[in-house]
Amino acid sequence: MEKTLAIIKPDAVGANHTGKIIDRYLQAGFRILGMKMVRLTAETAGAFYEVHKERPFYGELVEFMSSDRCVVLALGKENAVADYRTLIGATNPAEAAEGTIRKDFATSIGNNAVHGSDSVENGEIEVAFFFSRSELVQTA
Ligand code: 3AN
Repeated sequence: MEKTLAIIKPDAVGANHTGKIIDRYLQAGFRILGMKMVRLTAETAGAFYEVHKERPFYGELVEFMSSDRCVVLALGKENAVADYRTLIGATNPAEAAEGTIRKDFATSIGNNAVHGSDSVENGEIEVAFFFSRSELVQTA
């Protein structure tokens, strides 16, 4: 089953949107293969977003992601990566389509409520970043 990594970010967790966002995942047909609440250290957040290291917003992004708790989920579904990106909407909530998670819960391009993997390969890499095999539902 194709996997994608979802992170409900500190802004959405802090605003008590966790349950509503998880319900959107379930209603859209995603299976929860693993789930945990974590408070990331700056080191862990920095390693996760290593690809953005040279971008001007990297410091702000690492600070935000380590500022409070995140809920991290490994989600499985046929076409999981593309379907999840459609469900969450554009990175900038001002550009996100009606009915998407970012349109409904994000407040800015930085505080944009959720993360999603951007390719099938990164879905596997990012799930493995947060979950050991024993923490994931086995999907044959
Ligand atoms: P996405 O999360 O939609 O895949 P990316 O990979 O371009 O978007 O960016 C990763 C994260 O970096 C975003 N979720 C957002 O929190 C942050 N980010 C992206 N662009 C900006 C920006 N211009 N200013 C502040 N934060 C940004």
